[in-house]
Amino acid sequence: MVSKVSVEQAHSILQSSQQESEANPLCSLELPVVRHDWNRAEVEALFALPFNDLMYRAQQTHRLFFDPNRIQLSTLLSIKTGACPEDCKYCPQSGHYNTGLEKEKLMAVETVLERAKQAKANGATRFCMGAAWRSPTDKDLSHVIQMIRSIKALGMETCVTLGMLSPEQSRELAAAGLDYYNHNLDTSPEYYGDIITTRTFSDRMDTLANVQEAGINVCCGGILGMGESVRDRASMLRVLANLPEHPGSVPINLLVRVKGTPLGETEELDPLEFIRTIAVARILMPRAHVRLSAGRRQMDELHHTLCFMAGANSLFLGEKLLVTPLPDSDEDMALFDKLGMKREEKEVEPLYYDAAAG
Ligand code: SAM
Ligand code: DTB
Ligand code: SF4
Repeated sequence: MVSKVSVEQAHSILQSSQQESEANPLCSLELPVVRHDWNRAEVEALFALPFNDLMYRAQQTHRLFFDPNRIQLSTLLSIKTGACPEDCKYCPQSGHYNTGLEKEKLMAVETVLERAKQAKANGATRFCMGAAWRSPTDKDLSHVIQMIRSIKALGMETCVTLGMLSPEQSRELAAAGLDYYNHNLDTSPEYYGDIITTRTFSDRMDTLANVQEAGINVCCGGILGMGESVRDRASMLRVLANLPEHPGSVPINLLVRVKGTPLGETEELDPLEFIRTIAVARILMPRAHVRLSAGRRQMDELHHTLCFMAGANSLFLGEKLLVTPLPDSDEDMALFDKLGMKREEKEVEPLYYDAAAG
């Protein structure tokens, strides 16, 4: 059993929510597709479905909006590394723990541009930049804005993750043409205080609102394998799915257990629990790119394959995430070939109209 909901209860909860949605004249589709009103019981019921039923439902949803044989490839660069004032228990970049990481100041714009050019040559369509900040100063932000403008000029999409943002900072990034802002919830509101004490879950929600109000697409997900319960995973995904607009990308990270961090010795997560969570994310946020992010070095070919079958359709490719290594790109490419998967060239237009998004 994966949660307290029995298989029979799960089927019955989901059947009644489907009947309700069929009775809704706004929803002309057979399945309740893009929704923003998931209740706790429904999301927990998805987690409690038999594995094959969950995978089937995730695949049905995936095929409504995406070509299941396409994968979006992104590249990540740490533009400012280590010495972060926050105490996130999972993070090798927190200044609170000794992980042996070498700190680095904010990179020069030209260096970042060179790295973006290399990433483009390797097939990445999106270039993501991360900084170990609680929130950027205005001076930091103006440097990042120069980076964004020059990478956009290469014809690439840009994404940055810089910590908390004010409404004004969000508007400045929007004016620079930023495509995505990554700001993860990381875990459920209930478990948040066990993982981070230097900011709150609602600080996170405030930044997400600032970014969405500025008109920037949100990239927002979390980390699995930090000792959270199935209920926590359901709760985190429910918060994401009930945002006024679903995130365009949902990174699902598997904890990289880094020595020196408080979570460095955490027990390994059962891969099936990870795959279930991918499938539920796909069902709850049908139009989002669900991205395999941290932890891919711990996943073998079959683990990756089941993630793709569950609806994951994006990943980070390259040597490193921010500071920890990724699998060898040649191995990633060889797996795509074996599976007949091709890279997604550009964002696909959804096939169906989302009544809530308009
Ligand atoms: N400082 C900014 C912030 O926290 O929003 C941006 C950078 S932070 C490193 C970006 C994300 O990386 C975190 O929200 C977390 O989801 C992920 N991350 C960091 N360390 C990780 C680890 N050891 N395993 C998995 N994911 C991790
Ligand atoms: C996300 O959700 N995962 C990426 C990206 N967004 C910024 C970062 C993962 C970091 C993993 C540990 C590290 O290398 O620092
Ligand atoms: Fe800092 Fe971000 Fe790491 Fe937290 S996750 S310690 S905010 S870099």
